[in-house]
Amino acid sequence: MTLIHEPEAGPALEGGPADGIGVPPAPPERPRSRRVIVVAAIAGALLAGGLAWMLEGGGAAGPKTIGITARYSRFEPDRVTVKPNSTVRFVIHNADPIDHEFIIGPAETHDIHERGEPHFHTGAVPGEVTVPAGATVETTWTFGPSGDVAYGCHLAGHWTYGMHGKALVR
Ligand SMILES: [Cu+2]
Repeated sequence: MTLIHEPEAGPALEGGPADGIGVPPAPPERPRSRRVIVVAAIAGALLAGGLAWMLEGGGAAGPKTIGITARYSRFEPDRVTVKPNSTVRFVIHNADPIDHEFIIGPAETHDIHERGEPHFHTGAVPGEVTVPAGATVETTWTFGPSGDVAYGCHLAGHWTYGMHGKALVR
């Protein structure tokens, strides 16, 4: 006897590899849209970083600078706002024909200077400078976490006349 059912190659191939032929490849839309999202996220991060840099007043440029002008024995402006714990570079220009000084600090500092000497400040003490007539000088001051800090000129009669201002820590 011989085998009755010899496997036939024909029908066995049906539904085999031929099924995959003619199926179109997956469309490339998904990968492309993901790339667009990534690019947008990077652009957004750069924009946010640049904005923060601008709001802080300049990254590597150092502390924030506030310009103050002494004119007619008054300070302009006489109100500035600073961030808590920030270091500020004050650039003071004296537009008057007489000398002034710029002293910033706590009440005790102003009491001492209002009472008397010295009335010449080289800038060796942060926050205390003499501003000769027509000159521009600078000094830096580091603020605490809170508490407004006064600045003023203690040359005879100047504070009383109104030559003082206040840095608001906000
Ligand atoms: Cu003065």
